[in-house]
Amino acid sequence: MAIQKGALIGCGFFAVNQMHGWRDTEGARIVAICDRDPARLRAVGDEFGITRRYTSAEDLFADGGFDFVDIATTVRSHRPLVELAARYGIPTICQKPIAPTMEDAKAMVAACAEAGVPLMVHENFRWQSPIRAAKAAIDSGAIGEVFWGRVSFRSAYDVYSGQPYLATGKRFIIEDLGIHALDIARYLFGDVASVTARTRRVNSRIVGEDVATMMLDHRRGITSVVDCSYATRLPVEPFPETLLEVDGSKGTLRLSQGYRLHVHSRDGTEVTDVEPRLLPWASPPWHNIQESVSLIQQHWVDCLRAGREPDTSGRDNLKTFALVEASYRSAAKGKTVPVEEFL
Ligand code: NAD
Ligand code: 89V
Repeated sequence: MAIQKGALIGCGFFAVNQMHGWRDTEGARIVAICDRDPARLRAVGDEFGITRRYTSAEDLFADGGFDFVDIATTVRSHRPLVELAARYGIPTICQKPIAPTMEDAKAMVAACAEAGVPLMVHENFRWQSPIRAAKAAIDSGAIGEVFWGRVSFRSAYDVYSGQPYLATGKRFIIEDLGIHALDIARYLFGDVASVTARTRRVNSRIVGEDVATMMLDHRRGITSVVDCSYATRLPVEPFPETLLEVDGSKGTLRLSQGYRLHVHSRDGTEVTDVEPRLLPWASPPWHNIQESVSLIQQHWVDCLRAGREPDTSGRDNLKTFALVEASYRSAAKGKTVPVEEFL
């Protein structure tokens, strides 16, 4: 089977994980990299032995010689870079959040559809192995028909030192982190009809909100609560674990801190250790996220080879991004907001 050659744009904080992930991915390798910052370009190029280096994405595409592009830049550049890739007919992965606005996100999905190129959003949290273990347990029917759920991420981890831009945007936790938790809620409980949200800023040194609580009315009749905080000081810091509570007609499921999956059914309670693998290049506590990077990248290559739409395609991700938009509107207006308003 031919190896898919990739180019990566954006050699910053998170891209290093993606570069490690590509080394593990069966059937793909990165042949060129691009960053407008020459120091970052040099650091990643030297660490991963990539000699084709560009400070301009236009020059990268003009030279070509790759089968897909992995865009790991921050959100403002996502639309122009995805549209550039579409013009060159190159299948594209784009980091989350897909775009700053729904209008941009829709334009990106349309540009790729018109060009006939696949677009996947790097929405990796649903690829975390503890989340997949929970989904498998729900799908097994052990807890019966689900009627209620909670997806929770509460922490006081200093995310600002690695990603200083998180402290400066008008929007923060829903757009950056809540987006993952909202996607997990869709993954576990299905699409959403309406959202009711409340936000708060606790840390006075940042611009955006660092606490958010969303209540989702899922189309299947499930109610879920998605809550996230970077202002929650706990005795043992849980970053970056997403915790779950799911109630069903025959039992309950809990994914608790320390990667413990509890499935309580009529047959008793089963507790499983679902701690993610520590890949050779990974470092706790990030290993959960790092493993999911490898898994989503393998999924991309498998989909490219099979001509299949990725699970977190641009088209699919519009429904997650609509939950972000609906949450901000709900919090601003103090009202329940139909998700349809954004789709
Ligand atoms: P960063 O600022 O550390 O890195 C971004 C890099 O992109 C910088 O080196 C910058 O010079 C480069 N860049 C920006 N615009 C460019 C352009 N037009 N052409 C070439 N290079 C350009 O940011 P980061 O923390 O690595 O975040 C990058 C993206 O990854 C963001 O969208 C963020 O939300 C996302 N992210 C995702 C996860 C996850 O788990 N999925 C985790 C962290 C960050
Ligand atoms: O996933 C993310 O986008 C990261 C982090 C996990 C630190 O919030 O910003």
